[in-house]
This record gives sequence, structure tokens and C-alpha cells, in this order.
Amino acid sequence: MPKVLTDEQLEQWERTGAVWPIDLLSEDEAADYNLRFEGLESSMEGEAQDRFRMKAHLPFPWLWDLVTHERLADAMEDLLGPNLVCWGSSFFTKKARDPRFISWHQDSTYYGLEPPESITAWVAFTHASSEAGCMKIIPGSHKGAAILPHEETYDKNNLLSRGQTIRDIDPSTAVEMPLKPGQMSIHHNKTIHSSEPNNADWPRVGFAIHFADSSVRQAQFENPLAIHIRGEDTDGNWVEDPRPEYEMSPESIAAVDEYWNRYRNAMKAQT
Ligand SMILES: O=C(O)CCC(=O)C(=O)O
Repeated sequence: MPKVLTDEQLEQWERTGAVWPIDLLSEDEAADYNLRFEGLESSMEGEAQDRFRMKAHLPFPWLWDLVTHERLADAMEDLLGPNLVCWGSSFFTKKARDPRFISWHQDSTYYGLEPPESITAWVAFTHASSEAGCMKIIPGSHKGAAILPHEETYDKNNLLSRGQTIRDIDPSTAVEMPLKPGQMSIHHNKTIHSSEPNNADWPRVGFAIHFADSSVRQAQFENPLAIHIRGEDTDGNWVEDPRPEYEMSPESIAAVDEYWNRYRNAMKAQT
């Protein structure tokens, strides 16, 4: 018996490779997360999505609480079963009237997971409407090849680090996944997805959280880190993430940077 998802949502997942919208946070909780996000960005140079890559929950107790949220874990258990790890998280943000976009891609391209089976919960802190450049998917694309060819375009307006792009997608087959603040979508890492610029007067702020069954391994480097959310990790595939003692402790900042460097080096080694 599923804990959060309905039979219709499980059917939507099987058919499309994504499920949305799912209520996770109340409107007030989402507004509180967004305030914390705004406070963080006003206290730093540049953008949080560039500074805290791959494991944004490591320096922030409030993000740690989000990635370990009980209802989120219940939804993940509905899709992945009882042995769950959260191995990463990232901000995906566009400012108000922001020309930046995210090109058609599959997350499996650079994750380095074996087998390439991971799913992402994308939590909206603000309204992710069509006008604001919500995510869209190509339904059913999760049933195709695990990794399609991606061209690295390095387009300056592409929020993906290498502008990695799957060419020749028919946009008429795309389906948008609009979300209200506090709702989430979930997508499979083979599902082809993208998003358009933000044409709205408000920032579009999202937080993506990556989960897998604990039997999935990180094949690109040794001793990968994750939070053991539920169940067992019988093969010992994942070392426990260090829980933040307080916001932006030097150790937690060093941990994010060290992990991102490991990823970056592994990606460089692929090319
Ligand atoms: O935020 C977006 O528009 C895209 C996010 C994304 O690519 C992801 O969560 O995998």
C-alpha cells in the first residue's frame, strides 16, 4: 500500500517518468524556506546554485531537514522501496525576468551511478508556473536509452554547467509540470526534461533532491557520501554525510567544496 502516492500517480509515474504535483510543504513553510534562501543569497557574492553544488544540504540545517522530510521519504519509498539514500541536492533558481533556461537533458548523463537509476524530487519554494519557466518533460522518455548523446554547448544562458543538450527533441510532445509553492514534482533520471526562461515578475526558486535505492553505486569515485534515509545499505555503498552542526560551519563548507571537486574531476576524466 503506497504511503503518499495515489494509484493514479503511480500510473502517471510508470507512463511518463514523472509525477506532479505532490503537496509536500504548506504555503507558510515554503515561504519560510524562500525567506531563508533570500537571506542566504543577500549574504553572499553570486548565487547559491553556483556556490553550493551537488550537496547543498551539507552546510544548512534547514535544507538537511528538507531532504530528510518524512513525507518526502514516504513518497520516495513508494517509488524506490524501503532502502533509501539521499545522495545529493542542488538549487535551481531563476531570477524574475531571467533569460536563463535549462536545455533538454537526462540527469543520468553525469551522475556516474551504476545502475543509472536515481530519482529527483524538485521542491518549489515559489510559484513555478508556465510563465515562470517551470520544468517540462518528454513523457515516456525514461523507457528509452539510459544515456542519449548530449552536446556540450556552454551557452551562457544555460544553467547546466556544460550546457549539455539533447538535440532534435520535438517540443510539441513536451508536458509542463507547474507547481505551487510547497509542491514537488518527481522525475526519473532518464526522463528528458528542460525549462524555459522566467518571464514572470517573481523569482522561480526550486530545490532538487536526489535519491536512489542503496544498492545503486557511485562508479566514478571511492567512498561516495549520502544520507541513509531508510532501511539498509547491505553492500556498504555509501558513507554517511556529515550532518551540519550549525549553518555554514567551515567543516561543512569544506565538505561541499571537496565533494564538488570530486565530481568535477570525475566529469573531466570522462572527456
Ligand atoms: O530547474 C529546472 O528547471 C530543471 C531542474 C533539473 O534539471 C533537475 O532537477 O534535474
